[in-house]
Amino acid sequence: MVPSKKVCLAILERMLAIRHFEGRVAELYGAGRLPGFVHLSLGGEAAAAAVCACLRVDDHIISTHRGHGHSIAKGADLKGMMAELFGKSTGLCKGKGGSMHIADARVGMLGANGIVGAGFPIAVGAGFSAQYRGTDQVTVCFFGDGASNHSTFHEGLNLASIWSLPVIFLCENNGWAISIRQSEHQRVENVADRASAYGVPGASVDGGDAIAVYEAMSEAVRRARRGKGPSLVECRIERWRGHFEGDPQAYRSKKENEVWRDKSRDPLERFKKTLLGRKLLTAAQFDQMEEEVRARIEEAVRFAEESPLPAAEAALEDLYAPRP
Ligand SMILES: Cc1ncc(C[n+]2csc(CCOP(=O)(O)OP(=O)(O)O)c2C)c(N)n1
Repeated sequence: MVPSKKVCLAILERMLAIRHFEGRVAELYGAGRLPGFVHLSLGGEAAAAAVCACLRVDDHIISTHRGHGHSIAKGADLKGMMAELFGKSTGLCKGKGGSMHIADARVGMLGANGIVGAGFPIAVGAGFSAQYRGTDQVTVCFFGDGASNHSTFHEGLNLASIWSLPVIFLCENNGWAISIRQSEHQRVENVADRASAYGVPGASVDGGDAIAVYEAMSEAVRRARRGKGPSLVECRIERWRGHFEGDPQAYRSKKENEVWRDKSRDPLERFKKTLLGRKLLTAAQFDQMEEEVRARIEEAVRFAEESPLPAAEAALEDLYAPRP
């Protein structure tokens, strides 16, 4: 399905939010202002935003260690996200999750996850729950090419297939698993080819093309909502930054490290150009949207900076086990 003008502008706005949120996070992390590890999703904005544009607020997503973009795309609160990255008590997870474990259940974002492959069983569980409760909610499980070698991927796809669960397995194939090229860790070129082993439809699309992602994804969502079962959608994207912030990336060539310099491959520039060309957007509207997004992010940074750190006693709150 071709996205309407309203949907296109919503996708663009989320892409801008991801771009500027992460750009700011890169600066803050580089200046030593954020604790922990940070993995950015710059280069993957179109995939995250277009996938989530096909979902309802009550649909679920499960993310990876590279989850800021997915969370923003699903509508997570920017102030709460920024405060979470700062480890502050006003963060979405009260500062206990940090960059790799952000969750925002209010918008169906069930959680990022630092354990590669750990999202599949959670997604299958969420899909089973929706089916059992008789809702038409859909679950999207984001993962990388590296994670598709994990046993949980195969078990998850198999279970979702035999039970016809409303789960979409969404591979963001950036060609790398830390420092290992995709061709060195798997023989298939398209992760989507693995779908046929489980009797599930698979599609591989240019993840830098927001409209192509939206079209493939809306088809998968339609199937899932009608009870026709899971799909595997692969978005081929580029990883602009190192595996994590601070990664010297000695394993990539200079050209690969600077892929972001090529504007013709920038998903945001590409989408902007498409929308301008189709007269769905003017340059002035774009500038205004960008300015508003930047202002919201600065407000989020201020909120995070001014928020208090969690009290030491809070470490014992929100635990499943009873206190001793
Ligand atoms: C179970 C497990 N094994 C190994 C790691 C270390 N690790 C972190 S990210 C990563 C690579 C993941 O690659 P991919 O799934 O392609 O995601 P990308 O980082 O490219 O987005 C590995 C091996 C981990 N966190 N968890």
